[in-house]
Amino acid sequence: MGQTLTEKILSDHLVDGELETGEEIGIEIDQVLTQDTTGTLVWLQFEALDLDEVQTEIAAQYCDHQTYQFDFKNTDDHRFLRSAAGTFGAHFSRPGNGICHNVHKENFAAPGKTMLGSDSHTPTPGGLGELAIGAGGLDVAVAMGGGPYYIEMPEIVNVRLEGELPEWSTAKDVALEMLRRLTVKGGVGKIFEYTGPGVENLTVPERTTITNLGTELGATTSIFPTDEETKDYLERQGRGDEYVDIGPDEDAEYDDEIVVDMSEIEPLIAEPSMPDKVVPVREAAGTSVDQVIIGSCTNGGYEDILPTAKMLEGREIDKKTEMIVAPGSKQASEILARQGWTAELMAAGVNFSEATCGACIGIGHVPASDSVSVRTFNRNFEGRSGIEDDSVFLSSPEVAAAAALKGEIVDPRDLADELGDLEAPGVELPDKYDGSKADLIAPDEAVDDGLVKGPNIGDVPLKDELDSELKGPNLLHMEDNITTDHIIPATQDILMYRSNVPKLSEFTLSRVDDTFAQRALDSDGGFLVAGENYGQGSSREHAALCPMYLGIEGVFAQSFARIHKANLFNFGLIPLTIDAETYEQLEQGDDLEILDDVAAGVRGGEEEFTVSVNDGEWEFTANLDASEREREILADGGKLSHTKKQAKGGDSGATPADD
Ligand code: MIC
Ligand code: SF4
Repeated sequence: MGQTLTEKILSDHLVDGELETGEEIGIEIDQVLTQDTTGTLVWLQFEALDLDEVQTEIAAQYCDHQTYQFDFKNTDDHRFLRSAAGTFGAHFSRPGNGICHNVHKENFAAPGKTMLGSDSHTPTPGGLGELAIGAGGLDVAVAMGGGPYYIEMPEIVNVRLEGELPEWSTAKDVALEMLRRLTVKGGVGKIFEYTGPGVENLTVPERTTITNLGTELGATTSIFPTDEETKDYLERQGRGDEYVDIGPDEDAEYDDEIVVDMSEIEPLIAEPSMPDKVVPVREAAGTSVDQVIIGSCTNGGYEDILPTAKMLEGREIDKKTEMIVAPGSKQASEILARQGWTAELMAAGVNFSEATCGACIGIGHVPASDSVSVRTFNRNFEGRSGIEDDSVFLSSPEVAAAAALKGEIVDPRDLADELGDLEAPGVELPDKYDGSKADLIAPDEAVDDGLVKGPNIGDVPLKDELDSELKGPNLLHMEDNITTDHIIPATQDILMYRSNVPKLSEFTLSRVDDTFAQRALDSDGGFLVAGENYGQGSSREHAALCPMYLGIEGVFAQSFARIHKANLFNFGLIPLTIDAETYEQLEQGDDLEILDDVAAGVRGGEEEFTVSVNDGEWEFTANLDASEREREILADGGKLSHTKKQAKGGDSGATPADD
């Protein structure tokens, strides 16, 4: 039987287990990526594991999320990251050089390689045939030290692309169509492999928009085969020698198939406040727009800004609307500037920003109260833009530029009819991506000779071994799709404490209930209860680490998002699933007690635990779905304690790199 592309890359990198759906596998990682808001913990844990040198082919540290450095704490983080990259052997990308996914795509992403990154949009280079997966920082630290990465073998879904995109429809609309059909939970436990005759009609930057947004489906990753387009892109980036011809066998068998006829895709838009609330743009037309932003790791490339510039050339944006262009990388800014497009954008009324994540997580360009913002980003979770009750729409650059011109949401096809001389810009790549590399510092160019830690950079707290008895109140009863932005928001006031866990913990779940952190501290232990897809969104391990610091013992949820569930194991919090009936019956404040010996049950492979509510008023069953490895990690109080314990105990092969 033939193999899928995913199976080919996984078999080349397999170090543990078999490629059977649902089985745990360990794979070797070739490249790792980390960024400024998850990176400090990555390196602090790398240090705590007594690792002294990066072992992967490429490790890259980007400074991209908080580049404005509002507070010395941000700048201290960047200085620490530069010193860590230099000390341990990673590439360092300066603040302002661009968003990790964009800069990595431009400089390092390569077909057939595996990558792990401490950011949920790590799958972006899947558009070049790299198998790239997002993970918590501790998993990334271990992979960087040469240890395998473990996942449950996902289902592999064939997304067969047919036809060609009509004028004004874009790769973003293909991704939004996937979200419309499958929802933000539709990809959990799955890898989407794109195949079919439509693939060759998409350039690499269009493919990476699709793989980037695959994260919003909850997918493990998304990947495209390579072809002339991939080769051409790598050549334009000056890396033609890294091209590898790679794709599925003709008789490859998939777990499922989805067909997307691109010729039927029309301009789409995600309404507030979930990326899967997708409707045709015409259904939202007429909504007055206060702010438009082009940028992010989804649509912040040269190939996204150029169409915008072409649409705005010789025109002015509507007087009541503000428009910001925040390029995904300095490479994109530099080429646009040299070609004169930056001046065209400025002349049209655009505010041209440095290359940063910024507004995507509410850092800068926070919308006015009671206003509408149309953004080319990938997430519009409530409050993420920096203001509660925000109204953020997600669209392609073409739809966003049309909204800026008209001052309201409008299908660009209708705007073209109205204006008479507005042409569909299409997609164009520069002849050569000839940006400077001045902001990328290679390991052999390191400028620091030791770790430099500012006063805000603390240690990573450790947890004790799992107790036999677990009991405490249901401290917070939450709904479906609670995101990591709810658990630990990423806005400026909070983001500067990413390296200071005690302080950061004060903000835990503040977006759901701002009394939570204090109530958790006052209670001697306790649990969280949630509906479906708990922990959706970001890879930030702080969303497990901070509840752990506050004394939370575990989470009961109807289902968990993949990365967050792994982070709960990594920090010693037991993730237990419950059915819908139990979820409905439970109430905030209920006293919960797991009746079985939890530590023994976890180590012994127990899958069901009986939980008593309010001293025996009623009981329910909660399930633990965990591999043997995850059980040991959980029982030892988390991955850091587990790995240290193994190293101390001298277990055979018990080096930090083993997990
Ligand atoms: C996000 O888009 O939510 C982030 C901010 O990039 C996060 C990482 C973080 O929380 O630092 C992600 O996607 O993992
Ligand atoms: Fe940055 Fe936004 Fe992309 Fe996250 S989703 S990496 S915050 S641009």
